[in-house]
Amino acid sequence: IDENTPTQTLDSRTVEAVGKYIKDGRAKRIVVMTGAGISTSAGIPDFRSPGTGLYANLQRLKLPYAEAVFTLDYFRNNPLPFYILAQELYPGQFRPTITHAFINLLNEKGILLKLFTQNIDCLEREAGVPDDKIIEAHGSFANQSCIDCKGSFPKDLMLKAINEKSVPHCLHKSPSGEPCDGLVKPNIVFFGEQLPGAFFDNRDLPSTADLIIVMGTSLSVAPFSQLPSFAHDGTPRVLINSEAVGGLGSRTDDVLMLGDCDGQVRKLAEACGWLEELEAMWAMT
Ligand code: CNA
Repeated sequence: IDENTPTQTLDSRTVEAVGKYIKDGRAKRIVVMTGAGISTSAGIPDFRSPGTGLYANLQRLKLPYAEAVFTLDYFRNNPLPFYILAQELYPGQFRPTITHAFINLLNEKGILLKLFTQNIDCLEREAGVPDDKIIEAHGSFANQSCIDCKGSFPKDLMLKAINEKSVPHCLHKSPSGEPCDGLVKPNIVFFGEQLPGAFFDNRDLPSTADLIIVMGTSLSVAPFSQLPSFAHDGTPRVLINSEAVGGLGSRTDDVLMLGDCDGQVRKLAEACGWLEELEAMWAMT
């Protein structure tokens, strides 16, 4: 769309107009969609940023191709690279960013309908966003199970394995008493695996939202990448990312805020009149 195309909902395609829309109380059901880019400033590399992303730095794991580390077939034969990475990414070592705190602020204001995250670092939860507001579309490290019998595996033994960069094996027995001994993996979604049921149960929510905020994702993994398209035409969609992605910008009320997440989130908070409150909330996180 060119700059002369009239908007349907916002006064203009600017951050100021989004701030006004929120301040006027017209955003009461906000759906936020996040990816690895909101956590890079916390010190967790994303997948695809050139030079710094995990995919650019996986030579040391000697993978045949970068995505192999999150692929079930490869994991079955060679699970160690995953466990080396898992130790580096495991939750508890990183502090939420001001972008994570902003999602929590939306919730405290009572206007966060749902957060869909692709991240497995649990930083949104650590920033205070309650469990029932979060859809972990690609799973998390919260639980783990056997890739063969699907049986669960104790958390303490998983932590031990992660710390030792060793590979845990299933403790369950078959009905005939044979040990299963299958490989155990955290319930994060690998390529080719089904997303959690909660994702499918909630994926129509963007169509009931009055504002969509997409942050820090290349929107290159389906079906997550389809979520913004479920919003109604005329529902404002804000993209906060270092690059334009996923066709955002193609609708009358799309607002592109290109740049680093934390800086752009501060601008959005400022436009809402919340910057001091946000900084104070983040300082307590
Ligand atoms: P991605 O494909 O690596 O894309 C990240 C996007 O964020 C890119 O468009 C970057 O340009 C952009 N970006 C990076 N840093 C910033 C920044 N500071 N400010 C603004 N934009 C930035 O990652 P996606 O999340 O889109 O891909 C989906 C995968 C990545 C999911 O399955 C995740 O599980 C997986 N992942 C998660 C984590 C984590 O939990 N923190 C880390 C690495 C990968």
